[in-house]
Amino acid sequence: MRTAVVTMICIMSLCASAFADDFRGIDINKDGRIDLQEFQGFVKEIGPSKIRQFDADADGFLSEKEFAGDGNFKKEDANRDGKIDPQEGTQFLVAVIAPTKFKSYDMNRDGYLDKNEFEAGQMK
Ligand SMILES: [Ca+2]
Ligand SMILES: [Ca+2]
Ligand SMILES: [Ca+2]
Repeated sequence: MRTAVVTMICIMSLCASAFADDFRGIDINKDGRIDLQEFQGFVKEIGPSKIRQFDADADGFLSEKEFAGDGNFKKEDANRDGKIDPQEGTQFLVAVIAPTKFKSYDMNRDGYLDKNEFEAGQMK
């Protein structure tokens, strides 16, 4: 499990850097900070394009091999058809990866990301 999570986190930070200017877009309620729910909304939005990056043979699904081939694959494969579709992958990103990432961004542990924390997080 650890391998896949780390892989996904790496890929997410690479891509998320393109969204560094998007702080305001993520801050839905415009209070100047991003809470976990807003962050998960953001991850949900970019999820499908993340999944496509793993999809080496571009068939629209992730095989176990494309997914780094570790034990987490079965958990993510909700309908157990042996492949991960973008919806399953995105669910995993939102439920598992997003909270982990959010915590690592939230330097002062107040449960919100301010703009500095968000931008610093992109650099990690
Ligand atoms: Ca907010
Ligand atoms: Ca599946
Ligand atoms: Ca914070």
